[in-house]
Amino acid sequence: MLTPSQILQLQTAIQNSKNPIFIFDDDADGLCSYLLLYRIKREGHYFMLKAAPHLEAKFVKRIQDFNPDLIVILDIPDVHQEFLDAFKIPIFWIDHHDPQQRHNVTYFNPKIKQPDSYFPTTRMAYQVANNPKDLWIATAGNLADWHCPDFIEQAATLYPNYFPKKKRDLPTLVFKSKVGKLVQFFFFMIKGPSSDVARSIKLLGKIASPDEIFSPNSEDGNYLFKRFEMLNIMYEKLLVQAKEKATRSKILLFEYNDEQWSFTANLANELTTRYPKKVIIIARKSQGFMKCSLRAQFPIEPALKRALQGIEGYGGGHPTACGTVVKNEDWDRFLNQFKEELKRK
Ligand SMILES: [Mn+2]
Repeated sequence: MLTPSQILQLQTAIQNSKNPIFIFDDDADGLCSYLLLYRIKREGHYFMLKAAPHLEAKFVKRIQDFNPDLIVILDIPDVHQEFLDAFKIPIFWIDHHDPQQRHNVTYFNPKIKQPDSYFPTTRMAYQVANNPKDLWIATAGNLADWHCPDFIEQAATLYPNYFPKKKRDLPTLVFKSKVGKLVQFFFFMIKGPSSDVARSIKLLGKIASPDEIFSPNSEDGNYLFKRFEMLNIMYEKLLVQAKEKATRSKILLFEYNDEQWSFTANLANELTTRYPKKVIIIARKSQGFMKCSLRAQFPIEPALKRALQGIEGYGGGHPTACGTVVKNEDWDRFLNQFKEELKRK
């Protein structure tokens, strides 16, 4: 969490800025962090960093073109020093991945002081925004990063229709309740053609409540709800197909074919809560590679690292949640090696 002086520093910077740019990670935590901070003044621009954990020097020009007077970087694990050095304006960076050493930036990361703490970027963005009218966005962003925020009871009071009556554990909230639909909604809005994504993010800058989306009576609400429904149908279809792959095997492997739409991480997250004893592998065939999300309720990263030896591909992440990309030609060999490595533990 941010300290009172960090909160004040960021609030003051945003209040004093006429043209801030918010750079965020392309997931629901990144998007919700951005929305909370943007909605303080509703001024400036955003840049969503797609499928790249590194904010590199090659993005400097894109950002300079917005002519910003303030840069706020949200939920991005790694920002290169060359990127930071290219600007002469204040830069703030709020993150909750492994702490980095950089200069020319005001860097807030709760893991610096408390390595075992876990607060999604949205939780900290809400400390800065501190607007109860946006509590629905704050709630969704935290749940999306698998964190039950301390204000969950307040959210349940404000939006009773979105919460189950009693059970408030994470799997129930995220996968079996209406607030979970809201979480999916924020994940889905950043998928698909970039013009659709841009329109969705723009509308989310002004939408006042989740009911405007889920019981729409405006053109804006309608657009968002239709898009959510379309994506949700695609997702649910894949989920059914993936569940059919559950056998007595330790591994639940589901492969699908899609160049444009990626649901791998969402499917893997949902399936690991339903099959806690299995290793979940969701693999999407795209451009000659298998792009995968791996999940389990026990460590799998060491086995993955060993299985990648001698394979054209790369991968890693967290002990129980990894991503990997493997060349099509090496896929079967990789799978066999991974199965063997899992047995070895
Ligand atoms: Mn995050």
